Amino acid sequence: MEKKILVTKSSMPKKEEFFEEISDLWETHWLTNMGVKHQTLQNELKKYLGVKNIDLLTNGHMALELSMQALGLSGEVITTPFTFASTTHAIIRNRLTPVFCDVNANDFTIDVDKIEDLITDKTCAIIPVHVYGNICDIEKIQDIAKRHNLKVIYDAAHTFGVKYKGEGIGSFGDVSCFSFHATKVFNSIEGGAVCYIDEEFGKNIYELKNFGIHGPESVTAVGANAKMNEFCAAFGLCNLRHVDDDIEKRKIIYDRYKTHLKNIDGIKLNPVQKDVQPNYAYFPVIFDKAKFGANRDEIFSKLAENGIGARKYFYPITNSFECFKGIYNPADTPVALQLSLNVLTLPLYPDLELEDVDRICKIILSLKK
Ligand code: T4K
Repeated sequence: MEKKILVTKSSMPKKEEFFEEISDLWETHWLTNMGVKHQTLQNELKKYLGVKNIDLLTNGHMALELSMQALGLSGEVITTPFTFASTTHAIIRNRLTPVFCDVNANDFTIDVDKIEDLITDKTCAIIPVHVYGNICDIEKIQDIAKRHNLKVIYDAAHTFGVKYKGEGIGSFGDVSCFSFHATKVFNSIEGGAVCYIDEEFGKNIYELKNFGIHGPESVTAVGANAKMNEFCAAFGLCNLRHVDDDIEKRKIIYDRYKTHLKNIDGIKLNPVQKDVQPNYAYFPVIFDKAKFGANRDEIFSKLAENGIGARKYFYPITNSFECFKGIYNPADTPVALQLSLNVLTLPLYPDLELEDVDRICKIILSLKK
């Protein structure tokens, strides 16, 4: 039996490093509610991500949900369905109406040439996704948002540490929402953050993540509980010390995949984006059955038979979820629909061995006709 390889494997600090980091919690008994670890991680991340303002939350999903609430959005929101459930759910849970824009076939982010046709007098925001760590067309989105007076919230769950023209990706738009989930380039077990420009937004989100409590005897909003606890923050502090090494290791694996899979008829790889410092978060591959000879599902099954857990990120697209049956039409976003049927995300994590990458590629290429 071959060893099992999953799509990712959480980065973890050495046990001793984590134990050392958490040991003072047994003295303070301060376990959550914006303690010292939370504040320290927040300061460290502000520097690392190169952003003006940041606030930590329990996860990337609550970052999205509470950002929409903190901006006081109402009406329609333009977004894409080629994403994780979280992006669309956060919109709907805010009682906003998602209006699905297609993605472009090159880097899988929102097709900026299709946004303006979707704007109505009810549109209040654009919520694009930097999918797989590929960044959206920030300049065009900014221009559209400015001309139509719309807010921009980036779903930056995949873009930890990514830079555009030397600037941290969290500096763009009104808000950028990061995920520090166990499966991400940087993790705090569960965790997330909002990066933002407007100080007023910062005050709102700080209160919303703590039930909307404004002061000891004053509750001014219907908030949630989305505070990062001290153990998660401590885990994050440890992982942050090693994240640059992790990204370096990811790059080596990423390049190895590319050596095997580039220039193969019927395989499209993730693009290299101009002016972007990437984080090598995911290795998506798009298969074209007509040229490759096997389709995505056949390749997925063959890999699974060999103990390799590639994933169909992102299939199904969110506007075709069962919970939205009869409400949205996935045919309205044909590029996203096609991608979702043909994409496979291959295993990628810092300690994946190069010989495993070779084996995965050999299995894939054995299906080429
Ligand atoms: N926006 C976007 C665009 C996102 O992709 C996400 C999350 C969010 C927003 C919301 O952020 P969070 O609220 O999650 O912070 C996973 C993650 O749970 C999810 O965070 C992530 N996106 C999504 C793309 O992937 P699943 O359902 O695929 O997870 P699961 O449990 O199948 O895990 C995948 C693999 O990861 C496993 O095969 C092995 C490995 N793994 C998993 C866990 C849970 C580990 O090595 N350690 C672990 O603890 O969603």
